[in-house]
Amino acid sequence: MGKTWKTACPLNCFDVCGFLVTTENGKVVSIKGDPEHPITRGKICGRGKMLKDRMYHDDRLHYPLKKVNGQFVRISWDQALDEISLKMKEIKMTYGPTAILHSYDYASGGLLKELDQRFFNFFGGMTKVIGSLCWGAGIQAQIYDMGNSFGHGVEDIKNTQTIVIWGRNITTTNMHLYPFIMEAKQQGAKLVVINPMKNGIAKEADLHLPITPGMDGNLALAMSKVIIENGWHDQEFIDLYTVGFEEFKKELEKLKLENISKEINIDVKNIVQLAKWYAQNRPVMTFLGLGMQRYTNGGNTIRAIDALAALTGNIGVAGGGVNYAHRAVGQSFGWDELLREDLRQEYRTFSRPSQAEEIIEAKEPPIKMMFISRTNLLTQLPNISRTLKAFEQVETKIVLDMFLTDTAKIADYVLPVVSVFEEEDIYYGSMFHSVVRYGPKLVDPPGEAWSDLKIWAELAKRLGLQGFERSREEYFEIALQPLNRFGIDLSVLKEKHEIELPLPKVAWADKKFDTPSGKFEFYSYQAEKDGYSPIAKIMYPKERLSFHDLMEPYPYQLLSIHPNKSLHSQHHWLNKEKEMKPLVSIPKEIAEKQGIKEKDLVMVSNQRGNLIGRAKIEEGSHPRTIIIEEGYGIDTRGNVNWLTANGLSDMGNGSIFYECKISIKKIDEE
Ligand SMILES: Nc1nc2c(c(=O)[nH]1)N[C@H]1C(S)=C(S)[C@@H](COP(=O)(O)OP(=O)(O)OC[C@H]3O[C@@H](n4cnc5c(=O)[nH]c(N)nc54)[C@H](O)[C@@H]3O)O[C@H]1N2
Ligand SMILES: Nc1nc2c(c(=O)[nH]1)N[C@H]1C(S)=C(S)[C@@H](COP(=O)(O)OP(=O)(O)OC[C@H]3O[C@@H](n4cnc5c(=O)[nH]c(N)nc54)[C@H](O)[C@@H]3O)O[C@H]1N2
Ligand code: SF4
Ligand SMILES: [Mo]
Repeated sequence: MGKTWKTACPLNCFDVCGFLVTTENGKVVSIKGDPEHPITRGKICGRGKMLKDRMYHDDRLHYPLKKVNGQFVRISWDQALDEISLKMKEIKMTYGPTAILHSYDYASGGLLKELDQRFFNFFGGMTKVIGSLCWGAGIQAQIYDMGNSFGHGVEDIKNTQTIVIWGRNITTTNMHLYPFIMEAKQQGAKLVVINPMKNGIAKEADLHLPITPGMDGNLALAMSKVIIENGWHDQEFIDLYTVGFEEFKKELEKLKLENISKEINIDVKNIVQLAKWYAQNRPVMTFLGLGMQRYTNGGNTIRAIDALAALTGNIGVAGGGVNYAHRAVGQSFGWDELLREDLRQEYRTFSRPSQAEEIIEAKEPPIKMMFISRTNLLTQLPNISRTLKAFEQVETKIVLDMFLTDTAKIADYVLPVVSVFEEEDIYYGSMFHSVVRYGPKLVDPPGEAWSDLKIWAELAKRLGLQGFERSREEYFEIALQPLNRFGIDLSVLKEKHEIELPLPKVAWADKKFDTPSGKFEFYSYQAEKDGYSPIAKIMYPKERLSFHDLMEPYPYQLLSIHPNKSLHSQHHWLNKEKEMKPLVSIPKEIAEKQGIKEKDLVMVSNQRGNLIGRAKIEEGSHPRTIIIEEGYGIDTRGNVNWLTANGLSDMGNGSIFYECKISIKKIDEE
């Protein structure tokens, strides 16, 4: 007889679903949704179910590997850790700790996964990656405007009149938001979708605006102008709770509605319609995705949308809000004591999206060693050629993973880690809800796979780092300490299996913002001090679609969005697709011009590289925008990051994946 356990999905996804996992004879036999989870309500996706296939896959790594003469050979943990720790000591002595780069991302939502940072702080420092491939520009924008980035409780959707899904691919990336939206729609709320592509939820919308990529800020400013000119703004909210409105208003004087309308591919009629709804069909609840901030003007875009919401009094009210991230969740834990940043003596930072360039250029000191954990850097960083070049320069690369990923293949040491359900942790990483779950250890890992934490602890021992190691129990207690005053501690969490963090359901309900002025800042002195425009302004992506010259070499825009059936690179190869080639979604306007038909083999190229995929013809999307899912293996020629640029967004050290111009042609064979 099997036994069923409550736990959660560890994948880096908006939803962090509640799981019911059944084990039998020391093995996981099924993964199902837990109907008792208040948000995910028993439904899970294929990526979650396939965690079982990943656990028991033949390709799972069971032993530490070392590359010798270009081939991986099995070695013992003792050999691996002795050699690595000896090299670390030598490097620290000769070059200082910042000659070691720790490059990590957020592949597991387990709380204790963050202790890799604690290890390097105890080591005395490192070069660390900051910013984000993911949501950096938008976070920084909301920090300037409001002091932080907080979302509303999901159930607050029932209080809204208008829902605006702005650059978020709900049905693929955040599927548990969908039923809440549909319930509100059935009760009469209007649904607006702003997205260059017309798929998923766009098909259900009362209004879908296939905007030109990277132009959303300009749309928000055009709407703000319409609202102010018509006197539709919320003067009381502006007077009481904001600063800098006059400067913002002045900025809008420069703007010509007809010009903007052409550039953004949205009729003036629709701009006015949506402006009216923002002001008069209130409250308006805006859900920002990460789509429109992956550009060189991405932060400015989010600031412009925040300003639109503030201007219309849609912030701090039930049924409103500019829901982007839900940082209050992550900020609820005792990180200072867990991570001990106070211990690092030397410290250098590289920006995640541009780390390859920074590795290539690093001199004082150069990067001699690189630890890569919780990420498949090679497939996921922009501009693969530059990533490969950077990796070539680093003498010793150590990868912690469960599989020999593209990144692991180019490593010198590969250390096998346990999978979810093979260790105990707390899952907290949702980007939109505040339910936290306890995940017990359910089964033993295969072979000699170790937890990340054990690897760091064993390395710490060899390096003589006193005080690093604590028991899991102690770490959990430290993490939960700030929640003790709400009656939440480890025993409560274990007993109840999940807790909902005591966070406000309406963000900024008291209208006291965490900005220097305590108000919503249309004008941010902090932004100005940091070298940015103090107010959101008309701004274009640097590499933008030109409407005058279709003869240019790369006339189309490539959006390399998150895959439907894979979590980045983790499931594509498990899906047993007939061919490991991405679909290339092409609007019929481009297909007709280029003579491309459904299922044709096409090559997509730019100055950085090319890829080959299969054509899928779309209608109703932006006529100059092509869409390909990210996460395919680099050797299949299907990975979009051969084409993307590794520049930075205007603020927050964010990525510019979608600012990517390309050409496309039909090919007969590879
Ligand atoms: N299935 C699945 N789910 C996932 C993930 C996954 O890999 N697979 N990844 C998770 C992670 S790490 C993240 S960060 C989230 C991301 O979740 P989303 O923000 O939904 O992710 P993206 O795929 O970046 O999709 C962005 C959407 O923005 C649109 N877009 C692109 N450029 C623009 C623009 O200029 N303006 C507007 N208005 N729209 C634009 C794209 O067409 C796309 O529909 O998803 C999470 N969920
Ligand atoms: N072109 C393009 N590229 C993108 C994006 C895009 O929109 N377009 N989106 C970007 C975004 S938003 C993100 S978040 C990144 C994601 O980038 P990554 O996080 O690098 O993506 P994954 O493919 O999920 O790789 C995670 C790896 O970590 C391993 N792993 C899982 N759990 C653990 C664990 O507990 N310990 C260890 N040590 N390893 C583990 C997995 O086996 C897998 O190999 O990709 C970015 N790349
Ligand atoms: S990947 Fe996301 S939607 Fe799928 S099971 Fe995990 S948390 Fe849920
Ligand atoms: Mo992400």
